Amino acid sequence: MALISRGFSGRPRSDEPDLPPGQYLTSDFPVLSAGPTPRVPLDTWAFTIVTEAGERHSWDWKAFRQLPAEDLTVDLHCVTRWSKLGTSWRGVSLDTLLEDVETAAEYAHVRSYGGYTTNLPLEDLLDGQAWIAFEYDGEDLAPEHGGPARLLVPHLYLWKSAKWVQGLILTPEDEPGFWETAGYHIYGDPWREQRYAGD
Ligand SMILES: Nc1nc2c(c(=O)[nH]1)N[C@H]1C(S)=C(S)[C@@H](COP(=O)(O)O)O[C@H]1N2
Ligand SMILES: [Mo]
Repeated sequence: MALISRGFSGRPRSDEPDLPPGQYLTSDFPVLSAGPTPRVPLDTWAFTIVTEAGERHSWDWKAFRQLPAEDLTVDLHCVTRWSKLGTSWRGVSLDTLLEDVETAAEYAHVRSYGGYTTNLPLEDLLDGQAWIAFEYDGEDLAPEHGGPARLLVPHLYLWKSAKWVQGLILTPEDEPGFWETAGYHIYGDPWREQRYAGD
């Protein structure tokens, strides 16, 4: 009698606990950009947070790179159904950037060099859930993946992780960005399969 214990056969892919519904695993790193890759010289780069009261908090590249940074390993989930697990980044936590920002706004509108926008609740940027990442896999973040720096919000579909990020506008209302206006979900939780408006 052959007794085969599942414990010895490894974890079947379909049961991959880190894979949200409707996603498949990929080991390469696809590039998804709605337009051309903007080239942002570091001597003109800045990251700016504007509050609902019009207060501006801005960091040029030098000031940004002097902020405490951390290494993180996260899973990426694109709404086009690929997921990439265990990716390594280095970035500045949004907790650090928002530390001295006084606001009662509940939402953030994210703007990128090149014109891309997206939106999310401000609380999704806090408590160790989001970073402005400037290294991927130990190297400077490549321009096609959003270098010099991109937003990284791995618990939401990857369209929320704005490449070439330029800043945040804090707003009382949730204002749909580029893909949200085109019919994608206003929030985009991959675990609840919130791909399109109405999901
Ligand atoms: N500025 C900008 N950010 C963007 C996009 C874009 O077109 N422009 N595409 C989004 C989408 S749909 C995805 S899936 C990811 C892709 O990131 P990658 O090209 O590094 O894989 O970037 C997101 N951030
Ligand atoms: Mo995407």
